[in-house]
Order: sequence, then C-alpha cells, then structure tokens
Amino acid sequence: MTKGFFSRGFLGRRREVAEAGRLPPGQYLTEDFPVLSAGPTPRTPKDKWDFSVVGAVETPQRWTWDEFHTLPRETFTVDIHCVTKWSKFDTKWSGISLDTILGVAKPQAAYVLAFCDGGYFTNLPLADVMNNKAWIVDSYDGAPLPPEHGGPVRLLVPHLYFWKSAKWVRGLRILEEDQPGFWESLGYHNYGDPWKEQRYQGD
Ligand SMILES: Nc1nc2c(c(=O)[nH]1)N[C@H]1C(S)=C(S)[C@@H](COP(=O)(O)O)O[C@H]1N2
Ligand SMILES: [Mo]
Repeated sequence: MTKGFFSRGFLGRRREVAEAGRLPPGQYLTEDFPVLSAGPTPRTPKDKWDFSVVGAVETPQRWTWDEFHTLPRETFTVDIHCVTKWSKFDTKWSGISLDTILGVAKPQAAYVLAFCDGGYFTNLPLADVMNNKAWIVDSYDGAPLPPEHGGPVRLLVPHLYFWKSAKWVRGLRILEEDQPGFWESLGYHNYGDPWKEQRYQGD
C-alpha cells in the first residue's frame, strides 16, 4: 500500500464522519443552490425600498436603503436545510444581525412575523431570531444577493428549515400572539426544527 493511497483514504473517511454529524435526519447534501419561490421574483426599486420594525415594540423603526446600510455588518458561514430535503454546507453570507435591528426597536412581545415584497410571510418566536441566530443578509458568497435568492435582502435563520428565511423581506411585525405564516397555514410545521424533522403539522 502506498503512502498516498493511505492518506487519501484516511482524509476522505474523516470528512465523511464530520459531515455525517452535520446533516439533519432525512436530508441529503447538495453543492447546488436550488431556487424555491411561491411566486414571481419581486423587483422593488431602491428608492421605494425600506425596512421596518412595527407592532409591539418600544420604538418603531423605518430605515431607507441608505440608512439600513449604515448599520454594523457581520460576515458568517452556516449550513442551511430545506424542507424539500436538500442541505448545503458552508454557505457564506453578510448582513445585519437581528440583534442590532431589534436592539433599537426593543420588542415588547414574544412573536415575530417577517413580511416581504410579493406578500410572503413567515412566523418565528422572538427567541429564535435573537442572540446571534438570525440576520438580514444582502450578500451571498461575496457578491450581492441575487434576486432569485431573495435580493436585495432576505432573512436568514439557518437553524430552522429554510422556508423561515424569508426572501425579499421588508420588515418584522412583533406580535403578542403567534400567527401562522404562508406555508405554516398550508400545513408546514409551525416551528420547523430540521434536527427534529419538524416538516409538517403533526411532525
Ligand atoms: N418571500 C419568499 N421567501 C421565501 C419563499 C417564498 O416563496 N417567498 N420560499 C421559502 C422556501 S419554501 C425556501 S426553501 C427558501 C428557498 O430559498 P432559495 O430560493 O434561496 O433556495 O426560501 C423561503 N423564503
Ligand atoms: Mo422550502
């Protein structure tokens, strides 16, 4: 047996083991980046665009495009998991942490509805978008976020199934009571934890 053969085998095996623990149950790994949208891709001109935080907050917020882009930025790499069973490792994004955005709005209730251009919306517990768990991203893999993937900006909540990562997001509404979003009212699970395979209602 040559040294080269042995090294390659060993490294390949180590990689498999590392990846196995990162893949939630029932998922397969893909190198592609599939596009899944319930409707056409909206294209809102920058001068008509804003981002707002409304509802049960101490200080409602509205940022224009330019104002929004003065907020402090973060770059980070995460794995993403779609309910249609593909997962993608090491996706690189940059944008604004929801800790920053909610830090100025000061939510007074426990639920969030993310709303979007095109009418899509999705619900999340406030706790799931705080403490370094969620971002509004405008860049993927070092380039501006393409429109089909949610550009100019999308919500990114990598620890939940990807339908919670609302594309073309325009704001957050803080609610006293949880309210199902678009897919959640059509039978998707209300919470969507990929590690518990919470794909559909009743899972
Ligand atoms: N506004 C909006 N956001 C959305 C959707 C949508 O139809 N509209 N689809 C969701 C679903 S079901 C998935 S799996 C991901 C797909 O994101 P991608 O097209 O970038 O892969 O976006 C989510 N966010
Ligand atoms: Mo999805």
